[in-house]
Amino acid sequence: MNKCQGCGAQLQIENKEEIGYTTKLESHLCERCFRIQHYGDYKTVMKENKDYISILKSVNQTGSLVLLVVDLFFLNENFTIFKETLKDSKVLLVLTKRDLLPDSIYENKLLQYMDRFGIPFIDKIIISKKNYHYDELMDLIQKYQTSKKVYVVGYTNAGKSTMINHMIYHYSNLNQEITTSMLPSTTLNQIEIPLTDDLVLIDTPGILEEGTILDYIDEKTIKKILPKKAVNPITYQVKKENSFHLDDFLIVSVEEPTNLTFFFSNSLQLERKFEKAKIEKKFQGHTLSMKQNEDIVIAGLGFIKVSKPCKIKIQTLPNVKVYKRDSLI
Ligand SMILES: Nc1nc2c(ncn2[C@@H]2O[C@H](COP(=O)(O)OP(=O)(O)OP(=O)(O)O)[C@@H](O)[C@H]2O)c(=O)[nH]1
Ligand SMILES: [Mg+2]
Repeated sequence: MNKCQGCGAQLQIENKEEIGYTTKLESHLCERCFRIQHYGDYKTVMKENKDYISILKSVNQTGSLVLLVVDLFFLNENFTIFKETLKDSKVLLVLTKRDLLPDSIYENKLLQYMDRFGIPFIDKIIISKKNYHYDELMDLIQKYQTSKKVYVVGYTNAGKSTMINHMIYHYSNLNQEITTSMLPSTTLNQIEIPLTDDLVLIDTPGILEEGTILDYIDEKTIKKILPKKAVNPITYQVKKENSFHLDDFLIVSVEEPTNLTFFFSNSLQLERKFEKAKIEKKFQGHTLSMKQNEDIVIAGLGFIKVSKPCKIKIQTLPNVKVYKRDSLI
């Protein structure tokens, strides 16, 4: 039976509500992929991580080179799944979406930052879909591949399929496009791309992230909070009690002098108020004691760099993960 070239699902004509549905079994794309690719019209697919983890385990058994694709802006620091399932693999770290971070950042510092996650990466590279470092990435793949097959894994939305489409366009004669979208769970099964005589790339469905704000907001709002171009960091020197309101998603309260730099999509409105924030019933509160040069991460939304030690209160949607880390930038 044919698979959909866009998402990898097995094509079927029986059930409109199930993945892989098409009216003609000889189509290249399922109806969902056709609609995403032609109309930007997305249909949510509910999946569970257990299927995806078993794909990762089977990848580990092949002994092939694995590209672990990681979103630099929405860096999910939980690498445990990949550390455990890919323990016998050679893993090349590919950090994507460089274009969303300011030009002025130190890339070497970012690359070094990734060492803390305890995966012995065979190498690391930073790319972006703006054709940044793709030739270098192709050289690294050639240098480290152990067989024709090279697997591409990572969290959902990291940019795996976008990267492969770029490679299809620039390094092959194929006329195929994998479906990509700004919403989670776009790729649904493995997709083999015979890029050159010596290289077959295998796209895989992304692992779902827990605690991301994307799980609690609608599609229109998701489009608003995901940055489309480089985020302009906004810095404030706080001298006394202040609060900051980011659209309808986040309230930050500070009671002591500090410096804050906000990294969020430019489409979101940030308002400073010179007073204490009220407690919003619809939000969940978090209190964090910050050291010098730490970030507060609001999963799926963005992060705040804190340059001087202070106590900070965060209010955001319930069940969204809020945590601190050493400053990324
Ligand atoms: N700005 C920017 N956006 C990117 C880049 N790479 C991918 N994206 C965007 O990130 C979103 C997710 O990309 P996909 O390629 O569908 O992600 P994926 O990892 O294949 O996701 P799953 O199939 O769900 O696992 C899309 O909106 C892409 O346009 C990049 O380098 N820069
Ligand atoms: Mg994909």
